[in-house]
Parts: sequence; C-alpha cells; structure tokens
Amino acid sequence: MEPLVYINGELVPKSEAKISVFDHGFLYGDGVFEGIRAYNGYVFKLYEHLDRLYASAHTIMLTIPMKKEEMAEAVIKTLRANSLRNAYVRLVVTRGEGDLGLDPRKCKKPNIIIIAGELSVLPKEVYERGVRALISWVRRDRIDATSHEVKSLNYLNSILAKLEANNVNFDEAIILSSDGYVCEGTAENIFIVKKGELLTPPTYTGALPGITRQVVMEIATNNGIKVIERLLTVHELFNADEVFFTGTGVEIIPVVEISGRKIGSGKPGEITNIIIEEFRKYVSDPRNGTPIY
Ligand code: PXG
Repeated sequence: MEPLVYINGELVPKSEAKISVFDHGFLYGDGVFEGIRAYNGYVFKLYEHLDRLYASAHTIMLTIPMKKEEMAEAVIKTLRANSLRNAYVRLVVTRGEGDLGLDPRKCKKPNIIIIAGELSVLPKEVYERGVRALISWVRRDRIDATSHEVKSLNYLNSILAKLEANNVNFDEAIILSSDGYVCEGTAENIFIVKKGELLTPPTYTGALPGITRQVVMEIATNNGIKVIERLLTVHELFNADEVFFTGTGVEIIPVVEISGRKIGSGKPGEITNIIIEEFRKYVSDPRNGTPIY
C-alpha cells in the first residue's frame, strides 16, 4: 500500500500528495517545520516539538490554524494511518498559496503537511567509527538575521556547509557563529567532553534549541556528569577529549576527527558511549512520549 500523507486534514496517497507551485514555502522558503521520531509506538517528546513549531511560527508571524492538541492528534492519526510504530515524522507548515510577490499578506491559508516515513542520515559504519567533520567556511546566519533558533524552511545555510563537507568526502560539517565560536552541525547540536565535564554552545550562537540537546543535558545531569553551556572556541574543540553531535535525525553520534585533527583517542569516547546507552533507554521509556495506539 502507498504511504498516506496528511495535507490540511486529509490523508492522501503519496503519489497524490501535492502542493501548489504558488505556495510561498516553495517560492520563498516561507514556513516552519519539525522533524520528530516515534519509538516503539510512542511519539518522542511530541509536545516539546509542537511548542518549538508554534514558537518558530510566532516569530515569523504565521498563525497556525489549529490548536496544539489538534496538531498532536493529526501527527498520531498520520502514524496510525500508516501503521507505524518506529518512524520519522516531518511536520511542515507553509505560509500557503500566494502570488508571485513575496508579501505574506497575499497568502490566506497556511498549508499543513505531515509525512511519516523512515530517515537514516548517516551510514551505520559512521556510528561505529565516528564522524569525520569539517569546519565549514559558511558561518551560521546571525541571530538578528534568519537565525536557526527558528526552525524555518530556509536551510541553504546548512546545505552550503554540507556541500563543502561532501566535496572533500567528510561525513558532516561544523558551522561557526558569525563571530567564530563553535555553533552546531548542519542539522545537529554539538557537545564536547573535557576533563569529565560536558560542554555545549548556547543557542545565542544561532544554533537551534535542539530537543535531543535538552534530553542529553538532562541525561548527563542525572548521571552525575556536569553540564556547562558556554561559548566554545575552535581551539577548545580541537583539544576536546570527546566530541559528539545530537539531533532527531542522527540521534547521538561520536565525532572523532575535525578538519584533520584527531579528537581525543580518535575513537568514540567513554562518556559519549555512556550517553548513547542512556539515550537508548530514555527514548524507549513510555513516559517520554505520547502513545500512538
Ligand atoms: N540544529 C539544526 C540546525 C537542526 O536542524 C538540530 C540542531 C537538532 O535538533 P533536535 O531537536 O532534532 O534535537 C536540528 C534538527 C532533516 C532533519 O531531515 C533535520 C533535523 C532533525 C531531523 C531531521 O534534515 N534538524
């Protein structure tokens, strides 16, 4: 059976799931989205994702014509319709159909799209050996510009960095803030381990306030690992004992090389492995999700 896609309240087969070419999400990247995972029949941190979606929409002055509870039901309905228990959910809200000018006032009705499927971001062997990352020449958009604190449909900033990594056969890129501090990956937050402590950049570097990041901070604290949120320099990154990325897509993945410098032992680190193990337990705990069935 063909997968079913939710579009504005209806479930339509994938081959018929279409949006107008006049949609400003397509014409201008005008819209917001979320990437959500479901584990063992529970949508992981669904309300945290919805809070972030509605916050992103608020900043870009896009009124989502649905209450959060209705949106939660729509996500669950889409997963049920596709008989999924473990899945990746892409929830997109666009400005809607307008004309050929960018003025958002021309768009009368946002389009709400929910796609449920599978996602694998990096190959399995990269999880085992660790990521080889490149520091990109592309800086994160400034916080007073198209800040990635907003999860908008503008991902060219990340795509440029990803292209650069792809061009030289690296697995992923690390993006610096406009003033040269470590910010994040293309679709991941970043953590370093130094002398047994966990450090991560604040979101005012222009990074997305990641939900996996929040969970990792909680897991670390609960396991007696001190977490510090502060600006990090490239020098500190190169000289970290361990580095890892977090995100809904990659989950948690070790970083073992950055722009030619070996990180720590050059193998996935001890604390990283503890966090990965605890994260697996955390996501399979029903208390951290919303039941689908
Ligand atoms: N930074 C950026 C710029 C992101 O886009 C994260 C950090 C991690 O946030 P979460 O809340 O996921 O821990 C993201 C997440 C995709 C995809 O298909 C992108 C993300 C998540 C899932 C899938 O490209 N971005």
